[in-house]
Amino acid sequence: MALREILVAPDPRLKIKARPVETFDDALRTLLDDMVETMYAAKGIGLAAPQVGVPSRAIVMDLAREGEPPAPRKFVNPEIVWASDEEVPCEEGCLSVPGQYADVTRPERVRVRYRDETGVRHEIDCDGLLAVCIQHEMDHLEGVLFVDHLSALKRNMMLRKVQKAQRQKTGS
Ligand code: GNR
Ligand code: NI
Repeated sequence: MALREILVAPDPRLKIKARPVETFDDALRTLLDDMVETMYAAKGIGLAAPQVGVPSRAIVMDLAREGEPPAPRKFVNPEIVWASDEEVPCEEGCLSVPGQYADVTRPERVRVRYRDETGVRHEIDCDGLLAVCIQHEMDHLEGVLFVDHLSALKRNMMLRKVQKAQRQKTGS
């Protein structure tokens, strides 16, 4: 397993629509394992392949709380097959928009169809943080960041802060 670099906005690779996974091979399983390791190292609860520069429809997530045993989940080619009419706001952050947080309103519940890392099909009903996180991750597969759900004013303010912090970090 290996750590991968997490891209930070405004990296253009975060704006690309990811392609479906067609072969459930060892390369896919290595990617997913690397993504889990990278997510844990960054203390995130989810990570989408485009965030590590891979334009594939693959997501990892772990919603276990501190002190609970790790519970990594892997989703390949996920699709939302139903979403509730009810929507709820939740404060979101993103490893590709570090240090910035804002409320995003999304459907409260979704039903998601996906394949696991061996290609087996599953369908799950999601609510709470799972629903929020899976919708946030699936946005990444469309090249959408949580700041794209905000007003242009808020979005540009957050992206400018991220760029400034990155410039200070890299000394450029
Ligand atoms: O670590 C993360 N926390 C989080 C909090 C609220 C809503 C969504 C998320 S996902 C984020 C990790 C990330 O950027 N995934 O793409
Ligand atoms: Ni994110």
